[in-house]
Amino acid sequence: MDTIALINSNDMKPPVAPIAIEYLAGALAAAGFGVEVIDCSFGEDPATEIRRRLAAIDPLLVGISFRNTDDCFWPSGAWFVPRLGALVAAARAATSAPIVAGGCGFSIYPREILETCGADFGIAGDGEAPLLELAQRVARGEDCRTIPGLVYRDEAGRTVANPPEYADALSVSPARAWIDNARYLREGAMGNVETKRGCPAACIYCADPLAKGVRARCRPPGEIAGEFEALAAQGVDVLHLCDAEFNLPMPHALATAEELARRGLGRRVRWYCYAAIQPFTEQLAHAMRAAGCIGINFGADSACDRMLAVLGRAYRKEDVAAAVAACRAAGIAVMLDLLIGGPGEDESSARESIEFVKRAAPDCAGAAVGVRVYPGTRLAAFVRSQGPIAGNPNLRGAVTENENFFRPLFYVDWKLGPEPGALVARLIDRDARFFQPAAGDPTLDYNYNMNDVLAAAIARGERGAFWDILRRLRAKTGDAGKPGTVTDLSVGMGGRSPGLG
Ligand code: B12
Repeated sequence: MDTIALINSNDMKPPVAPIAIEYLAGALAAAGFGVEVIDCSFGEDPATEIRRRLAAIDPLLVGISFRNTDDCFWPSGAWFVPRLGALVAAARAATSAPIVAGGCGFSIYPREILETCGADFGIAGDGEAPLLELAQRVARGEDCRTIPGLVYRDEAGRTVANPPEYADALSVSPARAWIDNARYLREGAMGNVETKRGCPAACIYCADPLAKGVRARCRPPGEIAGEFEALAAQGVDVLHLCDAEFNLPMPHALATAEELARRGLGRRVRWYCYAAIQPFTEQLAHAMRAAGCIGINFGADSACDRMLAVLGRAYRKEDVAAAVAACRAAGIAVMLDLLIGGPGEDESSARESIEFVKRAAPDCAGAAVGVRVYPGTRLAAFVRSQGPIAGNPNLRGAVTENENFFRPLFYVDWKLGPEPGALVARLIDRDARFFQPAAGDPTLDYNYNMNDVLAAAIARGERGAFWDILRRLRAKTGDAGKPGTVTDLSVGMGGRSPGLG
């Protein structure tokens, strides 16, 4: 039996379970391939681990998963592409098997990353079907160049990127048998499940359409519930969904929630998700709560109608307040995420957003400054229309020799002044419900990249979404704002209540 080695290259702490590896391994194993997973999340020295394991496996093909190109957090702007190159080199030193890269981050920059990291192939978009096809063709010694989503170099050395193909229906392996999910719960506070891919929203800055396509492709609710059960059987009963927005489309969200509740999973598993401000109703909130949802992070972006329109959001600020109220009515903890600095943002729109969010009274709120500019988005086209990036007063981060926006580049409208972070901190005015823009202090901001405060809290037994853990930590140290929703993590955990100490 031929074996495919799958490498998780993500070593950020706290660790996030490499769900992609599970789904890819499921597809390969179902077709008769052996699968060996090399998880760089936990080892001390990933390159050594990769060399040691690959030498023992002697694989047909090596797949390396690249989730984040950078931390998308200004001013940190940590960039992970060079590290991927080092890991590919380690794999190359240990095996002559072809190496293929893929992943969410990879799919945003397929050509650039293939050209930089030294892999033989890349696959952009969904990985299950094309990776299987690649493995089969490599095994048979066939030409691979027609595989949808494949990125490769032609005879002349030019990089060619085939467009990805997305089937209407989405079905992936719910087995969850290839990674140590229980360890991810212990060290990363949660497990994960994906219910759909693709996003039809028209936000001007978002990379999701590039990596996942623009049509929502939904898994059957029964398959999703089966995956919840598989994780619960491993003791993993606190989850985060991996959908860009759980409630798009709304009928699928309702059907999924109803199926989870029908199987009694609402009493056995607690989960969090991202959701869109609209469509969101009290009925959906109640159905989600009955299905075990205890926390929602809404990517609200703004609570100034002018900025919402600029960012391509179809709702208005009153809808933001309504979404918070619906969560409150259902007993779901709620976070609102603001994205400050888009085209036209000024002190008055930032103040309007922050003041409105204070009045809407979520349990906590994020106030990130700087909108990451991704190629292929409307924001990127707008930036290009402003001329060369060097000298553009609206750009921060990698502003030289970065015309393809590969290294982390952020839009921060010049009207926010020279110290936009300090301005936003002033507007927040010590309201402890807010996470500050990159403050350098992980108890104040919410960059989850190498966040020692979070990792230590999880080691002490905290569980749940990272924002929920951080807000609970603040409540414990008496630093919280108004009393908010209590996330009850006790059910299904043998009566222990790790989240609430
Ligand atoms: C849910 C989520 C979170 C949750 C995760 C919760 C959890 N327990 O899983 C939380 C809130 C913790 C989170 C944190 C962060 N996230 Co996040 N997250 C997401 C989200 C919405 C889903 C990711 C996911 O798991 N998808 C499901 C899996 C199955 O999809 P996938 O990984 O893409 O894999 C498929 C393909 O890519 C491919 N594939 C994957 N690997 C491989 C390998 C091979 C060989 C092949 C062939 C194919 C292949 O096949 C897979 C199956 O089809 C994405 C956006 C999105 N819609 O995907 C952002 C996203 C991945 N996150 C992002 C970022 C920046 C972060 C943070 C760095 C933010 C921060 N500074 O704190 C942290 C990093 C945390 C970490 N340790 O890695 C960015 C990355 C952008 C970039 N430039 O790379 C994204 C794309 C959001 C965005 N648009 O900005 N995130």
